[in-house]
Amino acid sequence: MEFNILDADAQSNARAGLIKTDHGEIETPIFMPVGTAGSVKAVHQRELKDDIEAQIILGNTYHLYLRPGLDIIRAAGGLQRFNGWQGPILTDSGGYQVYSLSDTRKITEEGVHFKSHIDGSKHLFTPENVIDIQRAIGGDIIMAFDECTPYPCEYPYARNSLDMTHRWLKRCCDRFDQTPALYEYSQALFPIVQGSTYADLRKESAEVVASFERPGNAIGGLAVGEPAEMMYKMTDEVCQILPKNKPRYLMGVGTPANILESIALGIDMFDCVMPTRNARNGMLFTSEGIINIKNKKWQDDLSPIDENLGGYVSQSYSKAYLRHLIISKEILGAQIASIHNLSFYLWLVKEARRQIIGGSFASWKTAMVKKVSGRL
Ligand code: PRF
Repeated sequence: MEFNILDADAQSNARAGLIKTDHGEIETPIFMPVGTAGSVKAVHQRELKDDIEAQIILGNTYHLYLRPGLDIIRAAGGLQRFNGWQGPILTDSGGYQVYSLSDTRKITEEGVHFKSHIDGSKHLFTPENVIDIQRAIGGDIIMAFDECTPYPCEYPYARNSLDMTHRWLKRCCDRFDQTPALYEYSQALFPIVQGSTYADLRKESAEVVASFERPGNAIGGLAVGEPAEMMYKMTDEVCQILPKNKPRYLMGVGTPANILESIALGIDMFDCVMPTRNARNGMLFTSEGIINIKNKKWQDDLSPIDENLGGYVSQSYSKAYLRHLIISKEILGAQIASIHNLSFYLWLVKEARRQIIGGSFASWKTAMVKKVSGRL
């Protein structure tokens, strides 16, 4: 994996870059649609590529390991061959899903014991087997195994948890370095900064993570219920320490405004279920602000969902029609809303990149944050 910075904003820490993987290039800053179980919900692969113009998607170790399981993914030749998405894939390590989804879990030095949310079967994730699993899934970028602390989190718990996450990181790196890629392309391992909402722990974690000298670095443990200002402060502290010449990935973030503010702090990569999950409930993100399409206000509105986006779906379907579909619980409603929201997220980061390159990011961002946070 390679990363080059093409341009940096003069008034903030925003940068425009290019990541090269064996499955293609990624223009940063980038948003990565979440394809939890090997599918971005309600969106098929051709729409992802041609309509949404996604450049990389996410997969989850936790889900894919439990179902369909590794044998079939290995037999297919990796996740790309299995699901038909030809571009780059990043897999999360399960270090987050296991806390939010599994029925019971026990965290020990060895790893995390948990019960499947699907059938109650017992499993153990360790730093080593999570690397092996991600080798088998075959993501271009794979993540270290970490503990994402809840918010709020008492200092002593955050302190001990961080030490364990760092010990797990060493074990992940050792396993990664001792094992070959299973397919004909290479994989990069990204470590994850933790440390809850404590600046001293965050700084220490950023130093430790940087010392592993991996091709990119991630920030976890944020967007878990803390105030946005706290998230920005932690992100800022960490970005000052993580190396400039490597991509920085802020995990599970966020709203359009969160993304713009974090780009200004030096973040290059984002993922979040918000555009797809909220789409299915009728919440639309547009270049003019947020819409609850179920609202009676849109009943007779035959204007396009969002005229400012180039995408086919956002231009071709009216608000009134999409409202009808969502209210009638038609499957097409979930599809159109999901494609639209993802198109908007990809448009937003592309526009941010254009503004960084054009030297107008800071003023554009201030105006845009206001616009995209408002409700219509
Ligand atoms: N760790 C991992 N994945 C994550 C997170 C984390 O802390 C978050 C936190 N927002 C989202 N996804 N491994």
